[in-house]
Amino acid sequence: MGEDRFHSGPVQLFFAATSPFARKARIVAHELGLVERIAMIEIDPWTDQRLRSLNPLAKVPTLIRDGGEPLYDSAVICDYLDALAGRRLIPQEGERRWRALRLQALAADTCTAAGRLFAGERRGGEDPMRERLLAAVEGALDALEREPLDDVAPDLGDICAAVLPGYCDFRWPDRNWRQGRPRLAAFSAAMELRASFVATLHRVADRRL
Ligand SMILES: N[C@@H](CCC(=O)N[C@@H](CS)C(=O)NCC(=O)O)C(=O)O
Repeated sequence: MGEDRFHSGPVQLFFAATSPFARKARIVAHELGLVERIAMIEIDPWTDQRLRSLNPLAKVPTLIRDGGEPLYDSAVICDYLDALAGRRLIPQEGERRWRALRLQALAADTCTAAGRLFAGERRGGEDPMRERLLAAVEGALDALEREPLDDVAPDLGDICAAVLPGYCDFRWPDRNWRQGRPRLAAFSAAMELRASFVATLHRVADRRL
């Protein structure tokens, strides 16, 4: 085991402000009141030299613990933070647990599809997967419109359900996902007012990174 991956000191969270996965982990840290205990380190995952030595996938978020192996991906990091805080955001049993984990999976794969669509649109050219990816994004937003979502005492599933529309707004400000989805629109608006969401708003990458 490479000793260089072990760090001693405060927990560090490597993030990019464009990443919905990193935003989810940062929101969870805020919601759990852990943010003061975590050094938030903004990087560009495509160019940062340290990241690949910490995480062979070189992706954000990556969490560096005091004296332990780095943790990834965002689902594992959220689980770790929730354990650290005494289990407050991830229900540990019953149907609520499967709901939270299902919504996390739905939002994560949809963010991946949306990210690929956005990158393809920026690059130009044909993506043979385009129609399938678009159907996944639209279908996931429709599923969230039907889902009972809680903006008063949100759990991890509710947080993930709000991260997805927030990412759509960031990448596609002109595409009106709210059309025909009034419940999801109201939920997203309420969630974006939470301090944890305000503190982690997406923005374009800092060019100095
Ligand atoms: N499954 C991962 C996905 C993380 C991910 O795809 N992060 C992107 C940014 S949104 C990244 O770091 N990309 C850099 C790369 O692919 O090299 C998670 O949930 O954390």
